[in-house]
Amino acid sequence: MNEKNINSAYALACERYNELGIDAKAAIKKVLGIPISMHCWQGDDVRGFENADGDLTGGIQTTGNFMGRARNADELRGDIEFALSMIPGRHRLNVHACYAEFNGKKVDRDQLGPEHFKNWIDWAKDKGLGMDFNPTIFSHPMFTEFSLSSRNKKIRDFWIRHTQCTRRIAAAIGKALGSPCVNNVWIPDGFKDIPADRSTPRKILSDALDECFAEKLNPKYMLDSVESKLFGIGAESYTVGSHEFYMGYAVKNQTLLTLDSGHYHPTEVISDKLSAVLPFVPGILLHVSRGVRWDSDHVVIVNDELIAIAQELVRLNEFKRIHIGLDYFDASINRIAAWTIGMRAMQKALLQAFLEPRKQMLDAEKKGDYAPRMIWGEAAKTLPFGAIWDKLCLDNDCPTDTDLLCDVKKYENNVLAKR
Ligand code: RNT
Ligand code: ZN
Repeated sequence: MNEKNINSAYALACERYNELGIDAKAAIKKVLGIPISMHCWQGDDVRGFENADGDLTGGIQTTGNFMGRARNADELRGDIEFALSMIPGRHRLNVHACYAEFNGKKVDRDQLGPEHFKNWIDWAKDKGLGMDFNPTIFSHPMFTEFSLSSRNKKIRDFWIRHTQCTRRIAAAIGKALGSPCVNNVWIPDGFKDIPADRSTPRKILSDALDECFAEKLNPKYMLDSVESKLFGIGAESYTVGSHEFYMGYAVKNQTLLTLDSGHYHPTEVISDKLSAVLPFVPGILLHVSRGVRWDSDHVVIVNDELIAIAQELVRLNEFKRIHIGLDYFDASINRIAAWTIGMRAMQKALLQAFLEPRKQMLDAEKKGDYAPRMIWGEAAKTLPFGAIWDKLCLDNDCPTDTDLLCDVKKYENNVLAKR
């Protein structure tokens, strides 16, 4: 896109926002100050590098066979670097334990240590990225249908040890990078069909989590979070770690709570949950995703719910306590585009939220006069937001939306097609 056109459209757009008392330049600055945790697992279809051909289990699934999946950590880091070059601002990388690098000496997941993530940490430091982390409690012979909630002590203890390892790794990451690393526990445990006993697995899980979290680690370096889910493929009737379970657990034990936007009933939205949950927990981790029918993990795009989430984030103004991360995996399209589209969509939604005629809407609401609130909400949708976004991209050496394709295709031909 022509630079001159971007600049003149921006100047006019600023004036238009200014008429409404909105500072567009300040909005750009605010968006650039918000790090988003990009999930490494979009780049290799959630496979990890422990085995060449590990099957993805745990009720999550990638579909599609687009060329050029990253086959090792170096390729994955290269792809991430390229994606980040098209995403304005400074961000974080969210890594799963199954992305360990063994340097010839493979250990099982209950023996992992920070040394297995040295390359990731050094690389993140070099790039100025923060990092977040996750135990990988799926795609492993010790994961049957149950893990931390298993009645089998041997299985349960294995996953407890694994989770304990990941907390220490997270603390080492946070210390090395100078920013707390959120360690997010998600387990797929559940029943395909109607259980005869819903409470025992939940009791077991609660006790197992207590064991996982028993070691006190410095919140300056790592933060614990727990993630609920409604159902998974093969666990349609009962999920041990349901929303109410983890909300209770997080409130009682003062851990963070992860809200994944794909993990609720189709008309249930996390935008409404942020202000309800935040007063009672030390923080929230967002897994911004996009549910489509049975799938909870489509690429994030700007839609009504994303905008509603961003509006709530801006209105709450608790960016230290609410950690924004993405979580989806689409193997049917260029994976680098998938990352870039999702990250930029989150930023666009935030920008739009910073540009809303907030004062006007609030004034109307306080007076109990709701038509003006609706009029301002509707007006916000046709304000020249795109001109502000284009300028944000231009000033940060990133392609505009219409130029994105050209960059993506070049990398596809030069790098991905050769894999
Ligand atoms: C699965 C959860 C979980 C995973 C990642 C890979 O439904 O959302 O967060 O997507 O841990
Ligand atoms: Zn998630």
